Amino acid sequence: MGINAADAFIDETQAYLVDVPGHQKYRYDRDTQLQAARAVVFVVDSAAVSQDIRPTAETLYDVLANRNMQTSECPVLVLCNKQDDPMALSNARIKELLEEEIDSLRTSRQAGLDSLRGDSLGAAGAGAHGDDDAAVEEKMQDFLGFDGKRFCFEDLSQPVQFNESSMVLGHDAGGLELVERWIADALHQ
Ligand SMILES: Nc1nc2c(ncn2[C@@H]2O[C@H](COP(=O)(O)OP(=O)(O)OP(=O)(O)O)[C@@H](O)[C@H]2O)c(=O)[nH]1
Ligand SMILES: [Mg+2]
Repeated sequence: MGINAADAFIDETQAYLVDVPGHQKYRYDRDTQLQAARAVVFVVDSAAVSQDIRPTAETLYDVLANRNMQTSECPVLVLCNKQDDPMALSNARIKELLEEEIDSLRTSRQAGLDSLRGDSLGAAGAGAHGDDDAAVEEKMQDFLGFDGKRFCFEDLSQPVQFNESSMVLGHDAGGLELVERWIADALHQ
C-alpha cells in the first residue's frame, strides 16, 4: 500500500494520475492530493461496500467536502468495481446506500457543529472568540447538500457520476474505456 503517481496519455490528453489508498491512515495525503485535483475517480469494492458502508461514506464525504473540490467544482466518478463478483451490488444500489449513509453522517457532524457553535457563542460572551468563530465558519462549509432536505448527490455543485467496472474482465468489457473517456472529458472542461 502506498501512493503511486505517473504521467499518462488518456485519449491523447496528458494527465498526471495519482493513486491514493483508501485506508484512513492516508487521510492527510488524500486531502493534500485533492488540493490540486482536476478530476477524482473514487473506486468502490461493490462486493464489500454494504458491510463497509460507514468508512466508505466517511471517506467520500471528506473528498466531496474538500475545499478545492468545492471551489473548483471538481467532478467525481464513483467507480463501482468488482462487478464480476456474485455479491456485487449495482451502481444504482450503491448510490442509494451512500446517500443514506452520508445523510446520517451529516446529521451527526451537524450535531458536533451545533455544540461547537454553542461553545463559541459562550466564549464570545466571555470576550475571547475570534479563533472559535473561524473554526465554526470553516466547519459550516463542510455541510453537504441542503439543510432540511435529505442528502442526494444531485444537490452538490460538483458533478458526481456513478459507473460500474470489473478489472478482471479486461479493458473494454471491464468498463475501463468509459473511465478513460470520463477522465479525458473532465480534463478538457
Ligand atoms: N474480482 C475482482 N477482483 C478485483 C477487481 N479489481 C481488483 N481486484 C482485486 O482486489 C484486490 C485489491 O485490489 P487493489 O488494486 O490493491 O485495491 P486498491 O483499491 O488499490 O486498495 P487500497 O490501495 O488498499 O485502497 C486485489 O487482489 C485485486 O486483484 C475486480 O474488478 N474484480
Ligand atoms: Mg491501492
